[in-house]
Amino acid sequence: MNKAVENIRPYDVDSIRQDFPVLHQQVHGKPLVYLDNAATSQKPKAVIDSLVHYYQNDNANIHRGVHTLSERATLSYENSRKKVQCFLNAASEKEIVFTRGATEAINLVANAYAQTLKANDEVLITAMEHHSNIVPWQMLCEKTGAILKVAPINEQGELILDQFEALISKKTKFAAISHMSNALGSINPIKQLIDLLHQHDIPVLIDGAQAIPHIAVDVQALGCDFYVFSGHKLYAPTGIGALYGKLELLEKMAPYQGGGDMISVVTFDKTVYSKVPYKFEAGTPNIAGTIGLGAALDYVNSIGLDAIAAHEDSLLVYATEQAKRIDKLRIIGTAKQKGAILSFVLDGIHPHDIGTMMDHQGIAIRAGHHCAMPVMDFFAVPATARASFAMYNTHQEVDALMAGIENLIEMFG
Ligand code: C6P
Repeated sequence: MNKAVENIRPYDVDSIRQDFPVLHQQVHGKPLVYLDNAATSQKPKAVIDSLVHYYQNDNANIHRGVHTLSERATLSYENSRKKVQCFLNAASEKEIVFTRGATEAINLVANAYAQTLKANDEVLITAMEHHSNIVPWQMLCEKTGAILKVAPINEQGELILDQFEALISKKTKFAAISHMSNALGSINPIKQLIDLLHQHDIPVLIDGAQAIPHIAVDVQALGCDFYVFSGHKLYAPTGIGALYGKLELLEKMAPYQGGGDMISVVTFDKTVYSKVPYKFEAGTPNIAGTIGLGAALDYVNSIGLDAIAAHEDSLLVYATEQAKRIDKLRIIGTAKQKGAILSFVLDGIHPHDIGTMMDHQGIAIRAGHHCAMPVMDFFAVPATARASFAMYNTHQEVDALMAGIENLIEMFG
């Protein structure tokens, strides 16, 4: 038995809830029911404490100082890189680049591929992508004359695999696919897609922003070229995330930004860049956030991602059953493979009103287009209401959500 498994504590949602201070408050006089985890998850005390500890004891810049505080800060920062490496099962810590989040990681890769693409080359994405995995590729296409191809989805919100395959050709030079859709919850068969793309020598980036808190990821087993995620959906602070990239690809890629810490020699004639991953981490990074990310990974490992996923699946199954009993409710996204997201619309009530009225009942959900406007267009809705679950949510909270929805329907007639 490995050490991480030995340290796993029995799954006990009440005790997990005790670790999250923010959950224990009232909103509009009602106990907070936080179901907006796909937007950002709450932070356990262990993560909050790691930030306080860093600022109270070790605050210093990294990789530069020779003094003790700088050495300590550098050690903690680089330890977090090792933790991310282990979490993703990357072959080397050099394959982990810290970024502000998934968005910056995708932009970094898109920027690097700008040098390799030419007019009429094609970049393949899917119709369920978040704007962060659309717009950077559109910008790349504008810059290079390449063409963006979009693989369609069906009425359940599943990728249509044969149509995805039909879009692959000699012109396809890159693919970018979400592991799990934020607007629908659909989980893509990414191993199958990666294998397919690799048969055609097409590099592929997986947007793991939604999948990372719910699905154990092994980048070596998947074989993906790039995998990106944001820490803040994984119980870590905002402003920190990571790009995994295969070493040989990262080594070939040009830096994204220039500045301090990404160089080995600078003269006015020429700059020699630092090695991977430092060549992609220009300027003073989010040191505290990185340390907080390491603490979040320790915390998640102490509960166990498989146990977390099983708990969240049972919440999703329960919520889906309950939602189906409500006549005026339509679930948007009914894929067979789905993560802990319930997107829905109610007859005659705008999703924004649903969000506001639910807040008055202490229930935090997201309402809007979820930065996935093409998904909204596909389902011909202006927006959806979205409840999304995390490790600390309970079946009673699902009941509260459903009671809240019933109240709304009654109020609006
Ligand atoms: N989705 C949501 O409420 P950033 O903003 O960089 O941390 O993550 C961007 C991003 C990329 N891909 C997917 C699939 C995402 O869901 C997100 C963030 C949030 O759904 C905020 S819009």
